[in-house]
Amino acid sequence: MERTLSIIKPDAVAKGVIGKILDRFESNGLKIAATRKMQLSRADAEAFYAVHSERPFFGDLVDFMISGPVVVSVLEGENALIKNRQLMGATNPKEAEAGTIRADFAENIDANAVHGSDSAENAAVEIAFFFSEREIS
Ligand code: IDP
Ligand code: MG
Repeated sequence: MERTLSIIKPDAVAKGVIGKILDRFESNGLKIAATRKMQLSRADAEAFYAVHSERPFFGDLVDFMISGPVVVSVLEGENALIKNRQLMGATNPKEAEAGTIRADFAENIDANAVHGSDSAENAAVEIAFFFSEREIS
């Protein structure tokens, strides 16, 4: 069993597709081990995306991530990390495979509906950023 962190980003929350996205996870063998809707502060978003702090799009990414509430979840299952990345689709929704979350719900590379951890190491850090062990089951 593996755990990964998912974020439903402000664009998808604003569109009212929280339930549809969580259903993609549950329908594909990923258990929702923890979940919370919340408004990120600027400090939260800057710390969460610190690995991207030198990228040219960092400022826009932080502004976008605090533009409205998000839903953070821990997904659990066999190969949860890669499975979630497959369900998400490519970072740029224009390149995302048909039937993926980003192809179906995202507008562009800035507002691309979901985040998913990209490595086991980052998943552990990202899960601990949002949840204590007693909130995960
Ligand atoms: P990922 O979300 O598919 O893992 P990353 O490369 O980790 O993609 O980038 C993090 C987020 O930063 C993306 O989801 C996207 O919202 C934003 N981003 C990445 N590349 C660009 C870009 O070239 N322009 C604008 N935003 C970008
Ligand atoms: Mg990433």
